[in-house]
Amino acid sequence: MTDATLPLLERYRDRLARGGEEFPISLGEGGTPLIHARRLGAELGLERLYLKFEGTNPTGSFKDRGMVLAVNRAMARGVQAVMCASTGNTSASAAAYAAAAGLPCWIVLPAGKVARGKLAQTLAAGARLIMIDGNFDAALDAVRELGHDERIAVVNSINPDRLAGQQTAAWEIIDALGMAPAILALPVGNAGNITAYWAGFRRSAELDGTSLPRMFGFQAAGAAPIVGGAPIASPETVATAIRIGNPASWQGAVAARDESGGLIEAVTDDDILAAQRDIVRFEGVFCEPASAASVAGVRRLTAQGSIKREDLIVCVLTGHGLKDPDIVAPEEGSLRPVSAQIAAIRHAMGL
Ligand code: AN7
Repeated sequence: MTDATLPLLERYRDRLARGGEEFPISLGEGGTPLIHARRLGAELGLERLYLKFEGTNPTGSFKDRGMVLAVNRAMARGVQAVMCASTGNTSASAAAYAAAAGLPCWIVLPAGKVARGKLAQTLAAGARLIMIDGNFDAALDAVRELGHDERIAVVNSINPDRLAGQQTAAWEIIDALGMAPAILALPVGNAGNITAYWAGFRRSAELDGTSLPRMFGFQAAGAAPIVGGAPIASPETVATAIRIGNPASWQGAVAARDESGGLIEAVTDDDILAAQRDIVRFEGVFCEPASAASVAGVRRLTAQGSIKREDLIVCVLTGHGLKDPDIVAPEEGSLRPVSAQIAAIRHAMGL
């Protein structure tokens, strides 16, 4: 058990820090809830379904776990700026931690394909935005090239500090459950998170003898290069966070899948949106579309009989629903104003 009152990097200092290293920057990342989803579980036919809700991180996504380590180390190294490509959440996180470090931040984004909340966060923190006429994969290629300049720290997950920090989510799950789950399900985009979780679980197994979960990764059907076994030039999905055609950590994802006896499969946009709606309507937990890919995949595998009712399952909900408010459509007529009279309101209530 670890001391939950400590900042994340102090809590896991013995596993993450180099000798005498200091971590002056923290926004209170990590320590996210692991929620026993009883109503959603009953709907899916699962007794022990848990949601690891990463939306409560400071910028509303799991990216903060690795960003805190990457930016602390970039600052210690004396860089003059940080930079990343992003589908939105990495940019919001980089912008926030760079602001806290007093460092300028350059962000390269695919024009027109970043959810509104993520764009607002990035702009609000004063990052300098460059929108490109191209997708995330093109943005990351450009950032890799520009990152050869040693005055600039690239804080995409090609930076090993990002993946090191993201292992903490696996350790928190083990701390909360007292063991590893049988199955860890999560969305896969650039494939950094599945790689980091697997590294974290293996580390706990080595140090504490905990068991290893099977890793179940889910890509959106229109952006599923790992499922298809080849890069996709023009990935498309409503889940813009995982609209990625050539994942940087492809090999890490395949290793996590194969070493754990897991799988990486595709889920349709319709199934993703249905899962997003059911997670919040059954559990009150509002996640963004990409996050719901984990539950969409688990739902299908349970219906197929590949997951058993009593299996201990953790679905990672990687980002907050407020990131992408445009995706939630109002019920027909519910936004049309009525008179302020009690009678009119009663009538609108259907009483
Ligand atoms: C909510 O922000 O790639 O497989 O640039 O925002 O580790 O890439 C975001 C990815 C899942 C996929 N869920 O994680 C970015 C970016 C959410 C995300 C993923 C992302 P990886």
